[in-house]
Amino acid sequence: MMTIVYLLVAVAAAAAVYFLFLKKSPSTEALPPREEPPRLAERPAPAATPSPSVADRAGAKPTPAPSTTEPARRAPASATPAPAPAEAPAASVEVSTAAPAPTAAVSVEAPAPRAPVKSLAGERDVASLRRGLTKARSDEGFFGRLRALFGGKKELSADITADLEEALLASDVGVRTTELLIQRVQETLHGKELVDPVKVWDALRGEARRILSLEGRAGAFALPAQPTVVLMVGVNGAGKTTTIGKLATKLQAEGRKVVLAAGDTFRAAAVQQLVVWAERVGCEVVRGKDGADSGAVIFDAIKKAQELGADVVLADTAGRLHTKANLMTEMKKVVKTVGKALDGAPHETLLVLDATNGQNALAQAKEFKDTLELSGLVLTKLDGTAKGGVILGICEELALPVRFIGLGERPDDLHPFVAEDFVEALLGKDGEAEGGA
Ligand SMILES: Nc1nc2c(ncn2[C@@H]2O[C@H](COP(=O)(O)OP(=O)(O)OP(=O)(O)O)[C@@H](O)[C@H]2O)c(=O)[nH]1
Ligand SMILES: [Mg+2]
Repeated sequence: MMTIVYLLVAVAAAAAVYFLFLKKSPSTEALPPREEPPRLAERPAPAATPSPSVADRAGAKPTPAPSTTEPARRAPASATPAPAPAEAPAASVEVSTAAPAPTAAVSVEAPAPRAPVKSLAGERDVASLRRGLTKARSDEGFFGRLRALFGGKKELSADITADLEEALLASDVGVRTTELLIQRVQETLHGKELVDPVKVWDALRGEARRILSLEGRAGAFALPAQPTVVLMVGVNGAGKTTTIGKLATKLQAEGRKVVLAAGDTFRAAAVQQLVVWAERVGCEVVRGKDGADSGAVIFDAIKKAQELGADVVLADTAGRLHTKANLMTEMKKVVKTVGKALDGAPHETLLVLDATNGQNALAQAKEFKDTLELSGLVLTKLDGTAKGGVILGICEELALPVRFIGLGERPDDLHPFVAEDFVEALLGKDGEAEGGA
């Protein structure tokens, strides 16, 4: 009996000592120190998650966006609050630091707020524009045809209208815009002025300027958010990827930090093309695994750009025929996914049009505009066409501003569009005095 009593007392004493000891030692002391969660760039390779098919992604359930510590240091300069964590489409994305520029290090500091960006509108270079438009200015070109009508004449024939109409139509201005131009010239000028080549020429140039400047909305874009997301869309071969490369070159030269999104997941070569540009420019490119969803890649590029405090995300997309309804619907989905990554994105959806496609470019633009909320146009290969007039038709009919024009394949062959300079370069006279042909 006594033995049992002793045993009970001993157990009670041991328990008392044990509880006393526990009270003094918080459990956290016994645990190893907690590691900081890895930053986005250091996260385990996303390959661990199998890359879902496009169909899977379409119906994918939203996954919370990573890291709760990030929004605090990601507030864009515009002071727009970082959006709530949203759908993070499957992580089948790789980031290549194509050329690790010194700025590419991940900063844990909030990017210093930047002054509102004037961006790329400042450059004025009529001479190089004119060089790029050599074909359109040639005898067979837009300018050449008009020069033939007006040049060296003291007085125009009373029926200049028919010839003018022919010259404009032959230069791809389009029926509707040609009629409008002639009507406006006739309304502006009176009596003898209508046979005065200087007056008619000036009126024509004035109208061209009016059409192209779209009440001041044309020209290069500002960067309203950090990052500003620019989506390039268009048919195959229009020049989307090349334009992204050129634009990245320009922005980086301005000191802006650019991230490229290889959203053309349709062709492996398209990704490679963008990687080559990234290497040349010295910026990062975010790309997906084979078959990755385009929207998902761009989503991840935006997240990466936020992490790096980058200014601009330039997102490539696969070329698509404007007549294929399913491809156009797919593009809409991409836009929706991009909007989930960052409030207000894409800030610019630019339709890239090949100027050598003439009136077909106009037809493409109409379809794209019906499907997507386009913010502007990029007209490429204006160096390759004598029919520079297509730009007038497109602007007049679509009321969309031209942001940039492409005048060659080199990195510096992209020009911010300034209507006045463009009209001067296209319709201005070489060597002659201003005001007449
Ligand atoms: N001359 C000239 N060539 C250009 C211009 N812009 C693009 N190109 C050329 O046009 C071709 C097609 O350009 P890409 O940038 O690959 O066109 P894309 O729209 O990305 O084509 P997809 O990816 O197939 O849809 C390339 O050979 C470019 O070098 C330009 O302004 N002038
Ligand atoms: Mg491309």
